[in-house]
Amino acid sequence: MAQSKAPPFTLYEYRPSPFCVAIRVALNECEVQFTPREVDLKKPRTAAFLKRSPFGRLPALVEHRPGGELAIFESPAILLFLSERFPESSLGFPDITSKGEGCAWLSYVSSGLSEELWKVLHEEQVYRKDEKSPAVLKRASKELERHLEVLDKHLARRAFLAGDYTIADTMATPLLDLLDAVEVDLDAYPRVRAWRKRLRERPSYKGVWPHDD
Ligand SMILES: N[C@@H](CCC(=O)N[C@@H](CS)C(=O)NCC(=O)O)C(=O)O
Repeated sequence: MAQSKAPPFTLYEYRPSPFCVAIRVALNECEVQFTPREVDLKKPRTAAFLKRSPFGRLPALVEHRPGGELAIFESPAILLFLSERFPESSLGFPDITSKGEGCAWLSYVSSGLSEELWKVLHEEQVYRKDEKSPAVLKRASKELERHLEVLDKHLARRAFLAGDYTIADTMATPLLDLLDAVEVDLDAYPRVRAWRKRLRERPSYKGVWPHDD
């Protein structure tokens, strides 16, 4: 009988999204083939897509299984799913301790770091002039710098957030790239810069941004 050649995973994505880039990095870490499906954010979402991602957001990962499919939305959940689905990969946790630490850092990156960065990005780049608030930008920039300071100290004795590479680092990879788009002096945080360099040097980073194509 002829075997289906379609990869078992479909990634619904919006290529420039850092959340989607993180999932591409993760799939590369797992060495998993997938079919990319770009979703046009300007168009209404189809009912079929909303079944897979109820809020219509990207990314969503679908695993095609013999009896149906499993759809996962929210990038941290997709990362956690992949770490369990491919325990032998670099995303797999060797024990409960590393899983606890990795998940703590994943949660921090996807809420704390990500939110602080987005606040600054919105004030500096996204909002129209009449929507911008210098006071909000000042507060947000100060808070982002505080986060980078804490991270810089934390990374003094670790190569990655939880010691070894984990999904927390996967989630952080595209966010660290976005630091180039905001007014922050990364030279003030040499260990964060070195961590970003280590992440960029991983083979999984190759070709993940659309401008790499
Ligand atoms: N918390 C979500 C955020 C995903 C998200 O905001 N995706 C954006 C693309 S950058 C999106 O789908 N925006 C369209 C929308 O919200 O309708 C995750 O981590 O997956």
